[in-house]
Amino acid sequence: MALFSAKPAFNETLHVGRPNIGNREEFHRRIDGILDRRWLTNNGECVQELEARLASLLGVKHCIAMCNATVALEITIRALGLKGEVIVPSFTFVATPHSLQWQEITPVFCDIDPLTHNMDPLCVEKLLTPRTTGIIGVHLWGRPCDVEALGGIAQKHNLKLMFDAAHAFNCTRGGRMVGGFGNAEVFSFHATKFFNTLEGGAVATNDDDLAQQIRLMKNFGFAGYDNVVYIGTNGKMNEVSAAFGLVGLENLDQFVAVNRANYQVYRQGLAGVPGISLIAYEEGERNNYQYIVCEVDHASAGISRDALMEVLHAENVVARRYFYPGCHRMEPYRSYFPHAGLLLPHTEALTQRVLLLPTGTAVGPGEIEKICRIIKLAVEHAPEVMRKVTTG
Ligand code: T4K
Repeated sequence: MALFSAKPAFNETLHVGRPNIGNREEFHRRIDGILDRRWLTNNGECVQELEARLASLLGVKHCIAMCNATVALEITIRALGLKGEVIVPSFTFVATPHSLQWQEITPVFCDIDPLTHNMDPLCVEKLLTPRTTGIIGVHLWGRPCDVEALGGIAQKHNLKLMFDAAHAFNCTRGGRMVGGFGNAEVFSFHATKFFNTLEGGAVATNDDDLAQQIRLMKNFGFAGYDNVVYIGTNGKMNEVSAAFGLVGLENLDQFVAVNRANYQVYRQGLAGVPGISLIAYEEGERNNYQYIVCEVDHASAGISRDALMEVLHAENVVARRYFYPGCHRMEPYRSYFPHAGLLLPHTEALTQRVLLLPTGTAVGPGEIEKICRIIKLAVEHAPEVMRKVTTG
């Protein structure tokens, strides 16, 4: 093992989140079209085509392309009129609570179900106050939240319900595509997502008025030349991003097939390794398999998640501790709510267990088998690894 000064298993670094890239010739052809038209942004032809294709794929009335998911979240939150307090999980990328705090809305952190890693509806109910105006569920790793239970709570208490669906593009719950749940759902098409537009995102909704308002807000509030009717910002997607997305859509099934095959290789390679498990994806549903989420149980594996990460990093495998240490332990939240962790026992435990492993079209089965062998070896030699990691 490289941790003990051997040569690293990989000469080139393997990353979580290497972008999938569609057909290059097709992308070049589309770029030529953009240059010929001299229309580079502001609701161009490619953006309109992408929005139509996405709405049809997701089965929603409206899909609004955006410059990224963070701005899309901010705009959707504002368009829904959220204020006061909004309930969100802490076990998510920090963009979820930031999109609230950015507009001085208080994110109230909710614990998760340790099996699904998603917001626990029972915990949501306990956090409701007269200041609560909404709930933002996060479909973590692409596995949809309990949308029915959350929908019930929202309806009962007259709250808005939206979803951070950054991970859940091309996923279903009960056979229904993510995109149509709640008042609105927000996708990320960042470079590291299995379907990307370089930077980008989108809001999906079936609400005509909300869609109209979001369209105004993402374009400074312009309702025509010289006519501003609303406070807005700049959330527009540019034409090159949209073109990249249109090409990626043609290759979507191939990306999913590669992710799925990679996931199976990991499953086989790690089967029976004590204390090491991968989260499961429901076979009856559509999944994108874009995250290989490994849980390390220190007691049974003999090594900690952090020790395993050090082992892998030494081999040039940049495994990632998403979403350590939990948003409630990041600023400004840890200063605002220093005791939040007391209400988040499952989040606190999970942030010590989870490690993400490389997948996507940049990684092949041979490399994955090698990663699995390294993990196995690390667990077999747990005492030596722990000694090395703790004493150096
Ligand atoms: N909500 C949730 C639940 C999210 O997960 C995210 C984003 C958002 C909202 C907000 O979406 P956006 O506003 O970004 O559209 C990355 C991504 O930057 C972030 O988009 C993503 N979630 C998060 C889970 O992962 P970092 O800080 O880990 O990124 P970074 O730069 O370390 O990249 C990850 C790995 O990918 C690196 O090891 C190298 C590799 N990589 C990255 C890029 C950009 C490449 O190989 N090529 C590349 O071009 O956050």
